[in-house]
Amino acid sequence: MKINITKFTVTSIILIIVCSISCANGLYKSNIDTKESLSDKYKDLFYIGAAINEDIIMGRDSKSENIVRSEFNSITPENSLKWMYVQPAPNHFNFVAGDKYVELGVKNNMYIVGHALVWHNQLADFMKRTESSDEFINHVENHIGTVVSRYKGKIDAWDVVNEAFNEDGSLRSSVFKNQMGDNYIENIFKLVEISDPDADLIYNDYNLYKPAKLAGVLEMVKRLQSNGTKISAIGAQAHWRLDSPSLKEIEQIILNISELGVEVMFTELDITVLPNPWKLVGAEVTQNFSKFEGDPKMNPYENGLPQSIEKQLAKRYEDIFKLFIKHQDKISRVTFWGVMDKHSWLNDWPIKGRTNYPLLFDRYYKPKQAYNKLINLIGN
Ligand code: 9MR
Repeated sequence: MKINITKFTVTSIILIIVCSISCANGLYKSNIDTKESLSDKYKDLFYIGAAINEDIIMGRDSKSENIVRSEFNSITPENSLKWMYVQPAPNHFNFVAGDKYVELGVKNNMYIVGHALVWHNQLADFMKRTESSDEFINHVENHIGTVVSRYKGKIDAWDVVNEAFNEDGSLRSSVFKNQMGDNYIENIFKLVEISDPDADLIYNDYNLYKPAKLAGVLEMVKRLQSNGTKISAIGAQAHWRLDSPSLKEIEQIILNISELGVEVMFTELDITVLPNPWKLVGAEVTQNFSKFEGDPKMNPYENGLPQSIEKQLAKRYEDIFKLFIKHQDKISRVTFWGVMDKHSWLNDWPIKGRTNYPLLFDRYYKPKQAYNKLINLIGN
């Protein structure tokens, strides 16, 4: 009896060791019939990226990190390079996470994106309180000069300005517009170019399938081009739904952007499968959704995603990627906004505490049907 227990213990220890080694070597794909990764498959078409959170960057989530290193050849920091974390107080810079992030990308030879230099959200409070325009502009110059120069030659592309337009295509009223004037986008792009002339410079925004909004962005691109200001790409964020936008609308984004001679990047792709409270109450986005928190009707898949929806999601991803493949000459990068479902921002937006399934890897780090579809779209 004693011998049996010892044998059992030794066998268990060996099994645990073998399993940990396998997991670290990409066997999270044991349910998949290919050893080739997504980025291998798409390497001749466009970069395949993922936004990575601070746990991955700081080495606290090795399972996700393993997926990132195997499956993706581009990374974006989900939050770690945003102003409020990098320069929380005047001239107090914190590069702990930023340096780790860049190190991960350099080590793995990835296309490293910096996100985002200028955004009205997640901005340091002192910038919102700065009263004089001159002082505000000094802070902007200092921020861009310090951050961009630090990672010069390592960060390949910057989301220079993020979400500066309203849905009707007009310029959003923000602290940057108010302090720096209507030409602020152009001036900021120029500043970034001075600090790193070789970096790709991106304007990034959501809802670009809406013609009026896209038109506003395209006008801005033309203005920059007409006075010789460098702009390399438009980032279309791609926080989409199972049924919207249509493939036609997505194709229009690609065609209209590439017509101006700039690259198309899909920078924040994810697809929510959950009910949309807007449907219940019209299109007013300023209302408070906290009343839906804990409402089971708004969180129908808490205990698992039904096969029918999983299939729908896979088909939606497949259709979108068929379109991307068709336009591979115009698209230079497709980045998913996260690695696995459990850590997606869509579990908490627009209603907190839901269970969403928007990405390619499930809550147990396993590739989903959608992943298989995308792998199988490219021949061997
Ligand atoms: O995914 C990010 C989430 O963790 C933050 O709480 C949120 C704060 O606004 O920002 C999210 O990322 C956003 C990105 O930086 C810009 N485009 C929209 C993304 C989703 O909100």
